Amino acid sequence: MQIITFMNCQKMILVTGACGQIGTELVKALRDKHGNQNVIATDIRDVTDTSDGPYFRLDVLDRGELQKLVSELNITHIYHLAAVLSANGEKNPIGAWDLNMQSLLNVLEVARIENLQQVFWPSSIAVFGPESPKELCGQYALTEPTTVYGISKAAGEHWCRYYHQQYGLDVRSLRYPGLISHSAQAGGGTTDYAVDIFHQAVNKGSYACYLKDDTRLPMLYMPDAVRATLELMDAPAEQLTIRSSYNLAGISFTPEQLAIGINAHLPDFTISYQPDKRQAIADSWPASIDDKQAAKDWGWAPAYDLQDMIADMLLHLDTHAHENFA
Ligand code: AKB
Repeated sequence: MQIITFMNCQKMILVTGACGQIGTELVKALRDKHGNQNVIATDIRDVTDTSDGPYFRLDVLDRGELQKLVSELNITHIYHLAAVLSANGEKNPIGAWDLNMQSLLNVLEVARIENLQQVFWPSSIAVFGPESPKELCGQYALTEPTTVYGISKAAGEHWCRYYHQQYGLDVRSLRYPGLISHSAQAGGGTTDYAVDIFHQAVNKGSYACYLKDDTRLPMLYMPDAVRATLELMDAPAEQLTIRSSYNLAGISFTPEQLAIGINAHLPDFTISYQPDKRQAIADSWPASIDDKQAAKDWGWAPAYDLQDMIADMLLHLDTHAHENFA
């Protein structure tokens, strides 16, 4: 592995899973904030274009490699995003557990040993299960997940709190809802339809949805998700009362409501419904989330409602389409 040395900076940030849906956008935002050279993107893929900033191929299951990179690059902060999501996790439960849990333990251990300043790790609304309240599911509601992804996120939350309590590690976490973005595809989750639908609407004019028309789920537009992450990480430690993971809410809607909203911009767009195995996962999750603890502790408030999000997604996808044909 080629190591370059970065000098004289307060924060040196390493992001795992940097090529994924959140990573793609979070790395950009972190680089805008902290400078391109101070944010090290890593992922399991080989990436050749490093014009935007440093990139290393890293298998985060290899703790030795992770520790070497952290130590040699003087890393102070890790954003650990690499994970298998809910739908893909059910195809290979043991593999998903191994990746999601062992990678988190590797990051927490390296952060403890190397005395890192902060760690960010995303949890998910998938920690909730059929026994949790459907509406305005609270911060301390019962977490009895039915997916291996949800089980790994629930266990991960306990580990984060443990490392904070036992070792004083400043690890912070958000329970992301389904995330919607125009610049990166979702990857193997149950909420992916809310991203796919836009691409199909723009490119094909129709979409076959794998969830039923009335399946209401909590979602969040990526600019809000990125801002929430940066705001949580900037919040004074003494204001944080949750060291497992904060509930985070944005917009709750059904596939039918989303399709109607898209129709207002693309009148010829049509949707059909062909529920598959992902329906059971969606049915096990809350329809809406109560995030008042995040609002109270660090001032969280989402900016995008359903109409704003749809308009912004279509504007960007239209621009991408024109760029591609230019
Ligand atoms: C998924 O659908 O698995 C994710 C999530 C809600 O965490 N988007």
